[in-house]
Amino acid sequence: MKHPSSINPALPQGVRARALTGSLLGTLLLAACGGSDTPPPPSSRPLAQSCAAYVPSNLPVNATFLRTELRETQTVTETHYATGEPITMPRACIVRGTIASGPGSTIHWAVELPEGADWNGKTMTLGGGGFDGFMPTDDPWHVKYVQSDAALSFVRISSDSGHQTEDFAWATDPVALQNHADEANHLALQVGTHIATQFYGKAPTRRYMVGHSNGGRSGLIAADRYPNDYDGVLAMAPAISQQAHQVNMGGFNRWIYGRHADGNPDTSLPAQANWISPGKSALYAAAEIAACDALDGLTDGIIGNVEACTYVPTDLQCADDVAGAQDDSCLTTGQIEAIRLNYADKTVPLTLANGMTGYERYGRGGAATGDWQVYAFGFEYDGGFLSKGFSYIAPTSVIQALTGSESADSMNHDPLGMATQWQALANTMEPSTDLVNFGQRSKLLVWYGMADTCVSVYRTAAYLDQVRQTSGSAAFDRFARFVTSPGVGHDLTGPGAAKADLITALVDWVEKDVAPDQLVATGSSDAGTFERPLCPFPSFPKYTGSGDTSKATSFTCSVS
Ligand SMILES: [Ca+2]
Repeated sequence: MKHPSSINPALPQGVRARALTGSLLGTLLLAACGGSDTPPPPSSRPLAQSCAAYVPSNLPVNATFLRTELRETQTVTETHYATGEPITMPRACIVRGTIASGPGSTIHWAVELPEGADWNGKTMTLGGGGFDGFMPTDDPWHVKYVQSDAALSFVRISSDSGHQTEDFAWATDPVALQNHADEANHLALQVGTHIATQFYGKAPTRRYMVGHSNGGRSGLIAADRYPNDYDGVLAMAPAISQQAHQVNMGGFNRWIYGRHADGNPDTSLPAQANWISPGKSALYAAAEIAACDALDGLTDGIIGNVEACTYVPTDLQCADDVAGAQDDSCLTTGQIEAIRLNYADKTVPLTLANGMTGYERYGRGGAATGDWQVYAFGFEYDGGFLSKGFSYIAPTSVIQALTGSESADSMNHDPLGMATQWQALANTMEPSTDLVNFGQRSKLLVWYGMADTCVSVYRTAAYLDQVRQTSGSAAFDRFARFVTSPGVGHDLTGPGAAKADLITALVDWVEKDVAPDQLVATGSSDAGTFERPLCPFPSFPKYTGSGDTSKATSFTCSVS
């Protein structure tokens, strides 16, 4: 059995005793009240009192209760990618516990309970990013990407996906991998639903999921494999097809993006001759915006018409590649090639889940976001590897797990020699394109920043095209929408309009049948805040040529 049926004997005695006592107390209280009078639920008392006293009983999926804690409203400094933004963590009673799935995987879960009078009667599962291994409940980033005060009224459920480190070494355990792929959120949802029902004295009326990056992938795979889990799923910048991404970022051939940008095989040139420094990113960003900004009808610092932007920075070419390697006022031949590859589809000949081969290009505009440094190139050149860039770390971590070698390196890995392992991993992690069952009762809202240079918007577009074909177009339009924000990167940075209450949009669609076809995002610039419509892919906000440029009504969604 994947989930043992007894309380985990490895837990400290006090924890086991507390869990048992809680169960017994609940039984005794119910017996004492007897008759037709239902005891008031814990939420009938103020949260500070009810939280301290609450001990959940009869938890499903053999979950174990650890503790409750009252988190008062607190402002913290976000550490995610060092943006340093102040983020307000909401007040909640946090119930914590574990699920011992197997020797190699223990799921830590958390359930955030708002004050009884504030609960909207629903749950929201928060998906985790990266390789998980942390609790979204405790991470300011999840508060930021949810972007909606409406989220504060939900019971919020999260898990660490079944392991406690943020690397990928745990993935050699098949239970841990399955938990990360889809199972941990499914089990935590059952725990959270039970606790909400017990704490408030009534079952949740709706259950939602919101996730960003890997959390977005988690939302899509939940829609595929557990189509009855959620009434609505919001998938932001879903990191699907990561095995295809990892295979293509690595060192299969010299022309592949990661190796080209990082490793310079030509010893007659400086080591950094292909690498894009922060200064060179800024140089390129300004040139790309100058070349493509007006293609959407308005010179506003945002490349809206991404498809029409074909700028190649030959005008920035250094006179000398040796002298120019570290000169932030020009780009070497290799640096121009690295940028070309950033915008080129990748085609490593390895067929992975859903029949896909290769990995799609990134959308234009990433140089003006934080993404080029965080994900593609790193902040510092470090002797041959993108040691601080996701594009090196992610594939290398996965390859080390697949090969069982801590010295394995994505820069000299041959994925065709491990095709079976890559295919098995992709099949575990990838949502299928059949969301028919989900679509019959639930809604899917997908958002993407067009300038995302961590995971490709075009991969998600291709996936959703397959979902549309599988569902039939009319059915697809009844349950799915895919909207984008130009000029916005993976972490919602960049000049575009990234802020939108997508939670309320999804809830209105599920509960009021108001489809999210008129959504507006806001952004800010030196001139103040501005609005742009959130257009369905592949259309973009095109300025009508007249009207207030800070109002969404002055733009139409256009494909050219
Ligand atoms: Ca523009």
